[in-house]
Amino acid sequence: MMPSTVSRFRGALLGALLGDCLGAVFEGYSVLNAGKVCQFLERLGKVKQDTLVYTDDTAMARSVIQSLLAQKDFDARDLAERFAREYKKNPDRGYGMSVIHVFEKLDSGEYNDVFTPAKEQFDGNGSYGNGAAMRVVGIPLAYPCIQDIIQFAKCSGQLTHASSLGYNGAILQALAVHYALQGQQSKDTFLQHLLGHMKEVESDEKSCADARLLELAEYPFWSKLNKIKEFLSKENVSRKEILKELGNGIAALESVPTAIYSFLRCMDPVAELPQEYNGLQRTISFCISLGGDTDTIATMAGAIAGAYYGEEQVPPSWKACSEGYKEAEEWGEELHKLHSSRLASQ
Ligand code: R7I
Ligand code: MG
Ligand code: MG
Ligand code: MG
Repeated sequence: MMPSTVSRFRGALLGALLGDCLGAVFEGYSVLNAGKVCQFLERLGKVKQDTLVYTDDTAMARSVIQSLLAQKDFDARDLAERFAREYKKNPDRGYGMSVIHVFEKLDSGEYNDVFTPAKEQFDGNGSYGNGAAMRVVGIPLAYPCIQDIIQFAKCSGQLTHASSLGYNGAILQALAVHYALQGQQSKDTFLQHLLGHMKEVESDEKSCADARLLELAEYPFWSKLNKIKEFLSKENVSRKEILKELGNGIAALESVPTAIYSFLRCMDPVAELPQEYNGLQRTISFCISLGGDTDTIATMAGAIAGAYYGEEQVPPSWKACSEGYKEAEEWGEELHKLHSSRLASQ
């Protein structure tokens, strides 16, 4: 049965939350396998479990959502204030090492333009971390129109990530959630949409200059999407190849494509994972088993998978131990209303 639309919105937020909470347990592990991850996941339903806390990924995603719901539109200043306030209230959620300086500057009151602190990061180059992408899920849930999604994913990203390698990752992740919300489609159709948009997104002068500065291929995200296409056409792609070509790191370029690949690969059964797992369970456990930046890759893939499969695929035992799941459900419903009202007025 096709999930209803509201189920996809709640699914996206729950998938993102569970990816973060479950992934955080394994963040930074380099030697990890699917067996170990599944053993842990199996125990969740059986053994009484402390609540698994969410990390910076969800803390920031919540600020984006709360800002959108309160303002009924994207508001950069309001969002910047929420990021800084949330960090101050709860600084120990595992924030990136450098982004905390942006929050301190935003909080200092010395900056009139809320985008300036992010531009000062890394000697004026801006951060290419995955922090802009990890928190973006609220944007495609609030805006049905592609041009809005691109614009606001970019602006929300630029509050902390001034490098195009950071905010273009947020655009790609937002578009992936948007297309997942549309429901059943082939892997190829899904990828073609993303390829088409990213070529254009990455063609502007700044994106080309940033890629050159870091000695990357032209259109770096678009190039990774082509690698994903190649991987999907092969029978067997090893974990080693995935890590070599797509990565599991803290840079957006080494994690957003990995999340998208994981979602697409896990549409079909995966040999190392339990046969009874559904698509969403496969996606989250597969990402975690790749190691590295597990919370962030699993939160991004979880958002996409949740939007695609709906909340019916969210295992109750995984949800029950994740901090803040009730808000994810409520806000999914509210974002669905906002999205529908925009669609109706288009
Ligand atoms: O991107 P960001 O918010 O970090 C998100 C990650 C996720 O895994 C979360 O779960 C959390 O653990 O952190 O934070 P930033 O501090 O902007 O970037 C993260 C890291 O990427 C930095 O601390 C740097 O190590 C690296 N990095 C860079 N290194 C060199 N030059 C980002 N940009 C640069 C750069 O331009
Ligand atoms: Mg985190
Ligand atoms: Mg971390
Ligand atoms: Mg992380």
